[in-house]
Amino acid sequence: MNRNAIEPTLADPALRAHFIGGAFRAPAGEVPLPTTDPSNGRTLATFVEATVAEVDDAVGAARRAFDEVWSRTTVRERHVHMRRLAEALERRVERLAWIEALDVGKPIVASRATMRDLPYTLDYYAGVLLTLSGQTLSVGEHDVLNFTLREPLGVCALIVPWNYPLTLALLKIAPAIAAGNTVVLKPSEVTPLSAAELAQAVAEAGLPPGVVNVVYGGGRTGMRLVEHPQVAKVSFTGGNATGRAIYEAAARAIKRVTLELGGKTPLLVFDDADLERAVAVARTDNVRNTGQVCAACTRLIVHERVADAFVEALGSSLSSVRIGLPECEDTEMGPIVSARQQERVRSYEELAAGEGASVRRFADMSARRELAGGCFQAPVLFLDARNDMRIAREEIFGPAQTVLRFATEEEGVRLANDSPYGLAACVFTRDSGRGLRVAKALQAGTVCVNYGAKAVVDAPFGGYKQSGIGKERGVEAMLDDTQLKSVRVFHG
Ligand code: TXE
Repeated sequence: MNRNAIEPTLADPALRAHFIGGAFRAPAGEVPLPTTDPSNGRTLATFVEATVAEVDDAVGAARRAFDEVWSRTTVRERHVHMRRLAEALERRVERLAWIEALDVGKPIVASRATMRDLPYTLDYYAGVLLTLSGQTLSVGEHDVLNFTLREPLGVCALIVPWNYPLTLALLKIAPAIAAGNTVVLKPSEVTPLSAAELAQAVAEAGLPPGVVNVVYGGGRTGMRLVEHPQVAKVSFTGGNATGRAIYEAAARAIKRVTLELGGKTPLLVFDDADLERAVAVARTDNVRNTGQVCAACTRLIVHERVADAFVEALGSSLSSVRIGLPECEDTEMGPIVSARQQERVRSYEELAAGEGASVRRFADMSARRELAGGCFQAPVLFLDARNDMRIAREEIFGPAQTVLRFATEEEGVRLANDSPYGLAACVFTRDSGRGLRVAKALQAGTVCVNYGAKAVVDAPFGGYKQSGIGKERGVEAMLDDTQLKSVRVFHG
């Protein structure tokens, strides 16, 4: 497969059909949603915003599937269905890798690695669901048996962003359907193509109609799902402003939410740290997915004794980053996902200078004619910064990191925790006592010691403070998609 083979297939009108109740439906709406290739600005396909009736139908189909089929399945039946979906995805790994390379701008090698991981998300929850169980409780009364049941919620609306479109969609779909819920997925309007391919896989895998539905649209469609009276839960990953709007709307109807929002992850580097490893983590987080990763270390908080050496080593490492077209096998860093997001990243570079930080850019792309039409952005470090600057407090979501210095352990921890966010935190030290002490002191949902903040399917992931509510990944994600019933039986 290559760009030329895949690109023409993406414009096929069949691909932009909404997937409702197991059927592909040509869109009835009128608002076009073109999705572009950020490496050259070309339109790949034009989707259409779902109408109110289509959103209604999708939720209705999900509710019927829940009532009539899915909530009555045994765990074993759901296990088999999920395995089949994993296999249908496995058959599509290469095509999906190309789809996200073109739609998101991911380097093809990285995109392949991401797609190869996807079936495991389904396998993991196909396994975890076999453990779904309640408890028997001693309630202090004779002749009474009390037990608990874990029950599904109903229809879950899943709203995902553009940085890892299919990964994040599956991290929501898999635990939700494992627990016995049915879902309506709305991918980002910026990157809808892999969700369209997922709908094909769902149909091929033979999941009962209506268990997984996919509709396309932007914020308005997302909000229609959130406010739909038959939607029991909303699971959202994205920016904080949108997360707040969703939380407010969900609160009006007392709906469950899982919110996976932004981050400003600190990388706390002590003077006894393995600097080479710490620099490698910092480099990866600047470059991986062009810095568009919620858990990426974007505040590099380095002990003053090693700060100069750290910055020099990181700078020389960033100078060697291979920026290029997503289809080239040796590209390490592709474009930013969209012109809008690139504008946002650039605005922070201007802001940094205005705030008094110095901006160091690590690539000059002016002579690279093949990159001229795309949203390519050089890695950047903001030096001479303070933690009260906006570049240190706000999520930028691009290849940009802010460097801060500290003198004592107490000061380092204080700086790391002085943030509205608490998604993840990393600490590098050779002193294992200090590693544990600091891990406990850091206010973040995931803390990594001498290791980068990479989320895995098998461990819970979710933010403290304004980074979100609830957990994704791990057993906890599935439990968050259930409600607990207590049953008390008198048998005297
Ligand atoms: O995301 P939005 P945007 C952060 C990152 C980025 C910023 C803005 O800092 O710069 O958010 O990105 C849907 N009701 N993250 O504006 O708006 C939308 O259609 C319901 C962090 O592109 O959050 C899309 O499907 N839904 C992040 C999804 O929300 C609404 C990943 C995400 O879009 C809606 C991405 C509404 N009112 C961006 N408005 C992470 N945590 O990983 C929009 N949407």
